[in-house]
Amino acid sequence: MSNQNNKSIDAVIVGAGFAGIYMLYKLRQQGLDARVIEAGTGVGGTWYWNRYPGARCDIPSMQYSYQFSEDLQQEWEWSEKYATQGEILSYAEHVVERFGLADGMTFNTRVEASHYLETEDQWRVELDNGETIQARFVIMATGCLSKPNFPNIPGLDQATVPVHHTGSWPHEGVDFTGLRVGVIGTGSSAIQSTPIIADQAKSLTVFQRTPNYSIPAYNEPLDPDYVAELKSRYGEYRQENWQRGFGADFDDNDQSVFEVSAEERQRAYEERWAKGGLAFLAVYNDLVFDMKANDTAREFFKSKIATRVNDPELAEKLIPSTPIGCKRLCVDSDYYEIYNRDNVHLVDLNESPIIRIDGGVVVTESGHYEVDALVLATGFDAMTGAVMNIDIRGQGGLSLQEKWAAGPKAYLGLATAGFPNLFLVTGPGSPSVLSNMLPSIEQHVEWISDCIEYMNANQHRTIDPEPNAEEAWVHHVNEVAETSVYPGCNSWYLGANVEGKTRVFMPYLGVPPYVEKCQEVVAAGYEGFALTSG
Ligand code: FAD
Ligand code: N01
Repeated sequence: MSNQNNKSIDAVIVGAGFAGIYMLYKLRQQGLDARVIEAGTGVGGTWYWNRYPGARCDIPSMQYSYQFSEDLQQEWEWSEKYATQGEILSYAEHVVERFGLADGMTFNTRVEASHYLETEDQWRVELDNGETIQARFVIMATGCLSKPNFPNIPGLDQATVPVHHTGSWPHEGVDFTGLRVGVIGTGSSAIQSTPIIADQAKSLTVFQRTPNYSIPAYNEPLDPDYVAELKSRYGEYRQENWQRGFGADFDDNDQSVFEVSAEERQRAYEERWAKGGLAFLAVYNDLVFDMKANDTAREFFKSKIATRVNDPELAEKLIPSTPIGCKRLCVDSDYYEIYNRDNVHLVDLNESPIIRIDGGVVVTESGHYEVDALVLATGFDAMTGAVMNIDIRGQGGLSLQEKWAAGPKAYLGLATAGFPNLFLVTGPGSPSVLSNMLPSIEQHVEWISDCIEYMNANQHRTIDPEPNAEEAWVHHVNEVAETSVYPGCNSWYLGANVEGKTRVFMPYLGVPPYVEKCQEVVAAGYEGFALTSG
């Protein structure tokens, strides 16, 4: 199938989301010949694919943006506290245009395979258009949440009504006016989209397997005075955020839940709730580390959900029994209130699971639900899905699928032993999805580009993690996770949402110690990595 062009370049970057865009910028600054290959027809990654109604960021826009260019961060104007998908996509497009990166990107093309050629210390990258590129480095900027998870429901592939996954939404949009709509899933994507769908549709049926905690966003236009004040110290502010647990300013409080009285705690919870957003989790320093501390917040959330839903029986079904935070806390605009509408119905799949889709009918054990359109808000094969989708083969022909069959192993989430000169941006074992991802992406891209620069300056031919260092890091990632509530429920952090996927806690908890470790490794001459010369 391939026309063996055998073009040889310095680096292939897979993906044109925020990671791929910045990676290309950095490698070009070093004068390297790098090329981005992207499956979509444009840049933006997450923000290119997730065009469902209501899609927004949940980290405030003033923080969910690049910081590598002071000019860029001063010039760009966000309109709202949490920008819409459209605005974030425009921002990604603007960055590409501003830094003249488009000519280094190939769109509408998927990387199918990447094989290491041992005699040449090169990667042979195969594209789905038949082209082959040879490169010294391959950088997987393929995203943590980019491979949609399609539920294995009998009859789904023969549905006679339109079926849309939130992670792969039609560019032209979907008009639900007058339709009976079914939404499967109650994660962030469903929680953001259902209030808008409920407004449009004739009826909305939400199929819930596990309820989630959600806090209001209280989204609003950005106050120009606030923006001016922040921009006057933007660099400093960004620096401060590196010292914060999630790499984001959540107004972290360093007190324990148990250092304050019950009344004081209630007051603090109310205050955080009134502000809205993910910052709730930073109200005390042990909320995601101590189950008893977590319980106090759970009780608070339960009472809030109960006040937002008129029917107490229904409210009960919407209240999770899991620790708060062990699945990503959702941030909503009028989510629970949809259940007070006559045209919205909740189907609790714990009482009656979906058996099949029969044409345009969702059939559960105890009911038939006719729909005119079905939305799959069923999430992603997270952290590993996109990388494992590519036939990657390293030294000795070992495939990544084989190596990661019992769970992903990557040193610092940046590289995996046996696959020299292949880097992962926000790979498993790095803070990634447990952080403000844009700074984390920048930190990884800079680490990788510095490493390549170091290799070139010192005539190093390859870099590869040492297996012992990798094992020790994977062990450490799990050890840290065990000190928290995170492994305590069936989340995508563990791969539990994908049938047959090995359950291993994948992200690293704690931005400051992670960044410090990355710096220490470099200072010690890339400790834990084997470098070859020549
Ligand atoms: P992506 O944006 O996922 O880009 C990866 C790209 O790689 C995709 O375009 C994909 O098509 C391409 N690709 C993958 N495999 C191949 C292949 N084989 N060949 C060619 N191309 C390929 N994070 C936050 O920190 N804050 C938020 O508020 C936030 N909101 C989010 C909202 C949604 C709806 C979702 C789904 C995620 C959100 N995230 C958020 C996480 C978000 O994924 C990251 O913040 C960030 O956008 C990831 O950028 P990326 O470049 O690493 O990956
Ligand atoms: O996906 P999810 P998402 N039958 O995995 C259910 C980011 N994000 O797209 O919990 C029935 O959270 C599944 O049920 P269960 C953010 O990091 C951010 O919503 O597995 N149901 C769950 O309810 C987020 O965490 C924003 O029991 C099935 C839902 O589908 C991540 O992306 C917005 C099922 C999937 O929830 C993923 O969010 C959107 C089945 N067979 C996304 N399979 C912001 O707000 C799955 N489900 C910024």
